[in-house]
Parts: sequence; C-alpha cells; structure tokens
Amino acid sequence: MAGEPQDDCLFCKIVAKEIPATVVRETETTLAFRDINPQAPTHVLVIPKAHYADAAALAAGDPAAAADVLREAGEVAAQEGADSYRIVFNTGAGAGQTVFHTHAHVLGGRGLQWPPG
Ligand code: IU
Repeated sequence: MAGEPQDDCLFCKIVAKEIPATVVRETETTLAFRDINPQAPTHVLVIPKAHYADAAALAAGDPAAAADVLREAGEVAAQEGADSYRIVFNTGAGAGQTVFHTHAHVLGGRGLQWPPG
C-alpha cells in the first residue's frame, strides 16, 4: 500500500532504527540525517518516514508530508548555518537516484555551481 514500509528499502530501515544514521532532526513525519558520502560540508538527507519512491510520488500520495520534507530541508539549512544551499531530489536512475525512497539532499557550506552535472 502507498506509504507503507518496504522490507527491501534501506531508508525504511533507517526510519525503523534497524540501520544506524547520524540524525540531525526528526519530526512525526520526517527524518533528517547526514549523508554517508558527503558532497559538501553540509550534506543532509531529509526523508519522509512514509515510503514513496520519489518526490513526485510523495507529492501525489501525501502532499502534507511533501511540504513537511521541504520545511525540514529549510530547518536543516538554518540549523547548519547555511544561508545559501541547494535542495536536490534526484529522480530516476538516469538522474543519479540510487535509493528509491524519497529524499531531499540539502547541500551547503561551499559554493555550488550551476548547472549541476
Ligand atoms: P541518490 O540521490 O539516490 O543517489 O542519493 C542517495 C544518497 O544516500 C547518496 O548520497 C548516498 O551517499 C546516501 N546514503 C546514505 O546516506 N546512507 C546509506 O546507507 C546509503 C546511501 I546505501
């Protein structure tokens, strides 16, 4: 069922605390934790606790949770002291998505180039 935990999903396991993560913020609907392979001084992933494969699926299935993820991304940036930052949702393997549980990358703490690669 939409939003239900998936047995084979790494981020569902992090939500369930079955796999450790360095959590920086948590709400009823979201979890924010440091990326294990950081690409910037601030590199935090914000995920909905509910399982949706990508950002568009989340917005369609649970718009309130999608808004929660965006709000939390801003809160993470503020907490990290990043006044300029980037929120990235890689969507689809061709765009670099490797984990198919919605996650916002919050990147900051260095200059960011445009366009991204
Ligand atoms: P992507 O947009 O799906 O490629 O992002 C997945 C991210 O999840 C990537 O930056 C990984 O470094 C990160 N990650 C993690 O933080 N913890 C993990 O256990 C695994 C991946 I696997």
